[in-house]
Amino acid sequence: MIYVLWGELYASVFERVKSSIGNTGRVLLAYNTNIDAVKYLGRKDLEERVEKAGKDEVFRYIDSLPGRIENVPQLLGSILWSVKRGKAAELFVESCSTRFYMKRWGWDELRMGGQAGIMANLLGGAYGVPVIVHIPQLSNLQASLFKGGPIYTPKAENGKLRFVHPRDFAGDEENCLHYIYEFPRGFRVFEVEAPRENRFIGSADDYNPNVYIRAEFKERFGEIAEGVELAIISGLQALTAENYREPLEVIEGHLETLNELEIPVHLEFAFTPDETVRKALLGLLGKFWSVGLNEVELASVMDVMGEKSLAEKLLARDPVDPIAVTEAMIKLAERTGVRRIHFHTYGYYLALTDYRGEFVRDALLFSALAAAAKAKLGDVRSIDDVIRAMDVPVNEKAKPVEDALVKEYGMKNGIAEVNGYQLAFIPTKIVMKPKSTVGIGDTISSSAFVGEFALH
Ligand code: 8BR
Ligand code: 8BR
Ligand code: GLC
Repeated sequence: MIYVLWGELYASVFERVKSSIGNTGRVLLAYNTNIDAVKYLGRKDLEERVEKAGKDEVFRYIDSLPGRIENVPQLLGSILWSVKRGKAAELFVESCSTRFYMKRWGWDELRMGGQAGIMANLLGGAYGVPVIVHIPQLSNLQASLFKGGPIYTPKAENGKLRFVHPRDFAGDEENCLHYIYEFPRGFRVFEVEAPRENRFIGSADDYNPNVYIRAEFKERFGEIAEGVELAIISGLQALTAENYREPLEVIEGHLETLNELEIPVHLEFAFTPDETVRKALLGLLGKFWSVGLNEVELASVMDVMGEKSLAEKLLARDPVDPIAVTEAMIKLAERTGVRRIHFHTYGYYLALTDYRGEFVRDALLFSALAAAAKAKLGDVRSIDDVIRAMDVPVNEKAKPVEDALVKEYGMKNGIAEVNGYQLAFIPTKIVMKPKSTVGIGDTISSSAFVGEFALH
């Protein structure tokens, strides 16, 4: 059997991406941008709050999340749901008194939030790739979280569209605050212990969860799209059966414009709890070039495609069975016609494409390096930060995954031919004590998508 020297492949990719990424044109990023107020949970503080809110009332929610948050026991119970499983969850916070409770509870740091906002700071602020970003509400605080660099947002003035840095937008709009409650692996509250690090998010935000789209984007999308070469769409995950129709109609129009201009569009598919919305997204997928998802998200898509046993297989093992993942990706590609599927999980990534070349695999390597840098440093400030993750070891648990792919598909150097598609595989680099977990997925997907076009 042939084993690849992953270390060498990792070492060679960085300089190539660094020297070529400047040649990619403008990237459009829409739609979700918000402010993340990050609170690192403390045991004593949380236990006292649970006691005060009523332990029995709070523990009612530890095994089943409410649909949205309407009071403080639901907030605390949802946090415990995440801690108990070491899983992420995000819920809309409806009640004003709970929003006020979260505000008084406070935060340790304010950060850029939302996939579009995070990718704008990474691609524009750190990599120097010009981006145009949709920001539903531009408050002074929101503007201050943007890094310097070629980051633009459209502003309509006297009937003309100008592209300005968000800090020069001079908007005085609302704050869209998402409260991120982070905990480390082994974090304890009462008898509950976190099996791994993760976070619970409470969104005190009336714009992003409904995919509010600014007038500039609704009325003048043609002008905005004309100047771009790539697009990444995100933020559709919180829509519900009640409110999804209107925004998805606008978005479908945007996709049609982008398709006419032959601009490849990537969908960042975050966890979408509502089945009706998931089905609607599946129906739109043929209008995208590319989609990015993790194992939970892929399983949830298989579920609405009627592939129940495949969905179960995807969640049965750790690390996830790569043969089941490949089967699921092929089903998804054949059903929708999407040209590229980027699957990421803790430990390895796969990309299924209807085109061929080592650049697909190499872009995955670059994105894994960027993810490790983000986990290690907390923030990627410049492209040179990415190389600082070279010393993070390649994940050894991915070895059996690679062996299975070699055996099943005759994979060589991380590349195989499966059912008329190219399958690319890489083992990732895992940081033992990550600074924070929010935004790693966004770093992976945007670095791989843009990296691929830079390398090609
Ligand atoms: P990771 O933690 O491995 O990234 O997986 C994504 C997770 O999305 C799922 O396991 C699930 O816990 C979570 N999730 C999110 Br995000 N929002 C959720 C919600 N409203 N209800 C249930 N699960 C949710
Ligand atoms: P999602 O939240 O969309 O699942 O994206 C998170 C991804 O970040 C995971 O799929 C995993 O590949 C990566 N990741 C996580 Br979580 N922790 C990491 C760590 N400590 N080092 C490197 N990558 C990590
Ligand atoms: C979701 C959350 C946002 C967070 C982002 C990170 O969009 O709403 O608060 O910053 O995920 O990926």
